[in-house]
Amino acid sequence: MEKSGRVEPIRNVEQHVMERQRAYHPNATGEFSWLLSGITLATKVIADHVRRAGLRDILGGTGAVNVQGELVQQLDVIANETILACLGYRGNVGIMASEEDDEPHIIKDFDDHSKYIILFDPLDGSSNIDVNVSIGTIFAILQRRPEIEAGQVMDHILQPGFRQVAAGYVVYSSSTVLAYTTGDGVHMFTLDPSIGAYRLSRENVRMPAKGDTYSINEAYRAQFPDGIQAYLDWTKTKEAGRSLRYVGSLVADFHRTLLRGGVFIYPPTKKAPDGKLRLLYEANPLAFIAEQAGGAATDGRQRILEKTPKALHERTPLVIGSKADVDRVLSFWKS
Ligand code: AHM
Ligand code: MG
Repeated sequence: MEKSGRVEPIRNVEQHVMERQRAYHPNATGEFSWLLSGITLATKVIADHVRRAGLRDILGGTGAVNVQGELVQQLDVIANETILACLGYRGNVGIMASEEDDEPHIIKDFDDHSKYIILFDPLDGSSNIDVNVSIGTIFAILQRRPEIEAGQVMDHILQPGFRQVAAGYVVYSSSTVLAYTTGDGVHMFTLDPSIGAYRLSRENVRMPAKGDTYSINEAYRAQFPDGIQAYLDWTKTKEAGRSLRYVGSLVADFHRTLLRGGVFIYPPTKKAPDGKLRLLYEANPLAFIAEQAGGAATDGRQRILEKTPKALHERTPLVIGSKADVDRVLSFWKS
């Protein structure tokens, strides 16, 4: 766009998506950017709640336990309802499924216009809500499979991660940052609170090929597979020269790993033999972003994006980050 000389053009998420679609998918209908604008709207509302949480009476638990067996925080519920409300009325969403809900929501019977499936973790890192530590929202977008009958809801949802048409996350932190990919790179935006728009801050983000941090809840060490324990021993050697960083919010730990390099690991434990993190709305979207930025993601046996999900709330071990660091973990953890 031509500059007027005084006012810089503002590139917000919606404009960015439209520009890239025009360049790479000239037949696109604009439906996708309309969908994404539902996500940006919802996450702006959530960011506002997060920022004012101590001023409004919305901190603390609801007293309920979710399908994952975890305590539900009031902000979890608000975030969940906000996303459902903002996206449910877009008209092009058929199914939505959330970490917080047992069953998927059938928003609209599939037709030519309601082709999208949204899977999301409305507020990741909930245990950090009350103590002002970074939390986030993660989302994955799939399309209905035309070869499958509309009523087979779970078959539409249980698609391997390589079929995601888009994925992203928002981290609510010192600033609110949104990252998304549609399979042509990873792009990052910062919420400008003065105008209420996500402004482009980094285009085509690349994850460093290697980093010097590892990120894992080392308190569970005795429960980890031997190979992970051997890797942890190596990190303490002079040759390794590694540092440990662990926020305990996946989005925040991933965001740092994406920008600085290194590796995030949530291995199987004796208590959680399949790992803790959820495949469909935590591991898959972040794996898509990691790969698009030049990184890697595995469960120790196979690429996360190639796993065939069997259940909506399925868990998976996760090793994600810079390619060299993921390979290093695997060289110790030959499962
Ligand atoms: P949540 O989605 O209920 O918040 O749980 C997932 C969180 C991740 O953000 C984080 O990586 C992990 O749980 C931390 O688990 P732990 O406390 O076992 O280290
Ligand atoms: Mg989560």
